[in-house]
Amino acid sequence: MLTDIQSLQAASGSPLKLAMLRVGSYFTFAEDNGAAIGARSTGSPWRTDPSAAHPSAYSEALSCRRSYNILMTDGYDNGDVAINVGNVDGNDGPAQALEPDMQARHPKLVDRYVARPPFSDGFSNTLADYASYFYVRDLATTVPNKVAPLTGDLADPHSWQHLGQFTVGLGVSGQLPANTAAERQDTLARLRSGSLSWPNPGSGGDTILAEKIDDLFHAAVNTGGEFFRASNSHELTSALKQAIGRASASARVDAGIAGSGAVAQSGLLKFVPSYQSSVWSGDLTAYAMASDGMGGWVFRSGDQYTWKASEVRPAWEARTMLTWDLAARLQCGLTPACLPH
Ligand SMILES: [Ca+2]
Ligand SMILES: [Ca+2]
Repeated sequence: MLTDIQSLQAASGSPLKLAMLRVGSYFTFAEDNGAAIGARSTGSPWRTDPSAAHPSAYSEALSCRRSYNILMTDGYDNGDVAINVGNVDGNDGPAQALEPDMQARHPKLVDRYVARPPFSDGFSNTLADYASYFYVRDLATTVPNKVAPLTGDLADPHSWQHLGQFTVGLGVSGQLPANTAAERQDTLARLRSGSLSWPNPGSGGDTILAEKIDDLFHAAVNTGGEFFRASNSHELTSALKQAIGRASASARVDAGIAGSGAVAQSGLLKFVPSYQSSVWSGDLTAYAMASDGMGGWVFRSGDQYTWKASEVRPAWEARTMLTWDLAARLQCGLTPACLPH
């Protein structure tokens, strides 16, 4: 990847909106998504094989896959595009379907983007609006909405297929304090309370405005991503590590419940495996199920699980852990004597 990046030829200008449209178009896919900007008709980043033609070589749709774009720039957005999206973050988004099992297990799941601080503003066709365009709509309408919602600082309470933005400003600052994590947190709190507002980034053009960097920050805030400012290679490395780390850590759960073969139902319990790649740790959770009266099953008690393996298994030193003795072709205890040398 680094070789590919280094082979790119720099050209004048920083057409960030065009770049965002191209990336968003790549993620927009469905047979019936024709009205969406740049909708694709072959291949899909939401499938196990993104290059597979559709629908003839149908590879499995990964309904829980979380997608991010990392947008780096050393300059100020100065390229307008012919497509106007309007004030996307200033208006509520379209309602999206909620999958019953997702809704049962995530009570705070929200079925649409709601225009409010710190996301909304009164300006149209800003970088944040283009980012929001690929956030508020379901980018894969034929794929069930099973992206796990995120809460906390990375608030992203939506389950439809959408695109998050990690944006990196190289040596450039906006008007709003956002150079450090603490500054960004404080600024977000003030935006949320209404004591601060997003400034007007203006149109594309070649005007250099600090407000355009605020817009870069705004694009990340609107999409459950993160903005970083990097003034040297060390800070850039740190920003990229944080972005990739956050993206992979947030893509952590619900692989099993997403409808692949990882879910096994037995009697009235549904077992859901999960795995958090950032800490190499997994769990197994059991949910009580009840008949929905129509031949299907529903969760019996909302988000409450019946048991969780991490809470009922004994401490690690009290567990029976076995491995395989290759020479003896027998199981043996997980001790140094048994491990291969
Ligand atoms: Ca706006
Ligand atoms: Ca969908």
